[in-house]
Order: sequence, then structure tokens, then C-alpha cells
Amino acid sequence: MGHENDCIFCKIVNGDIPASIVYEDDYVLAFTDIGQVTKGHTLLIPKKHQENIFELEEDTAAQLFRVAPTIANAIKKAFDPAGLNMVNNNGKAAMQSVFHYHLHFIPRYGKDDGFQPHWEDN
Ligand code: D5M
Repeated sequence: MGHENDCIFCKIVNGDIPASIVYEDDYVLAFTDIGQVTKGHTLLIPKKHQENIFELEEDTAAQLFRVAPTIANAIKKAFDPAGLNMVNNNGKAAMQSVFHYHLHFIPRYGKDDGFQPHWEDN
């Protein structure tokens, strides 16, 4: 299903490169982010390649958000964070670096947990 040449997340979908997969169904895949901004940082992606929110099909959006609470609760159970940010970057100017749609699940453990989004500056 991940058909795009040179797309790292399509390669994960196809099993061509390894990932720590935490959830999978016919449409979506969740796996541990290689960067671990905080402990338990997880990505949720569609199996079908779509670059970002501007390309995302409505059915795909529904498939992703249908499982989002399950992913969040699994993270909560495993890591016991105090909160969780869901983040999604779209386009280079918005800090997107992998151009296959993905939702970040970033567990939060307190002010100095390592994740410093601009809206928490000062
Ligand atoms: O986030 C792209 C994210 O993708 C970033 O947090 C690192 C992560 N990443 C990149 N390559 C891999 C592999 N191979 N496994 C797991 N996670 C990966 P963005 O929002 O595009 O800046």
C-alpha cells in the first residue's frame, strides 16, 4: 500500500525497514518515533501515501481519528504521562520533514520534559 518511491514511511508500511509497531489495521499504522521528543513519542500514519493535510482524503482522516483515542490511551497506560500533545506539521515552512502524513502523539510529563513548542515559550 505504501507505494511512493523513496518515502521512508512507505518503506515502514511495506516492511522494508524496521519500526517498533504498536498498532496496525488495514488502513493505518502506529509506531515509535525514532527521535523520542519525550518518552513514548508515537506516530500514527495512513498506509496509503498522502503528503500532508492538504492531500489527505476524508476517509483516511476518519480512519486515523477513529483509532487516535486507542493510541492515546495505550500510551497513557504504558507511560503514565500527565498529558499528551497531538501535533501535525504540514509543509516545509511548518517543520514537516517526512512528507507522508503523520500525527505525532507526544506524552507530556511536566514543564521540563524536553518538548518545547513555541506556545510554551517563556
Ligand atoms: O516529523 C517526522 C518525524 O518522523 C520525526 O519526529 C522523526 C520521525 N522519523 C523519521 N524517520 C523515522 C523512522 N525511520 N522511524 C521512526 N520515526 C522516524 P515531522 O513532523 O515531519 O517533522
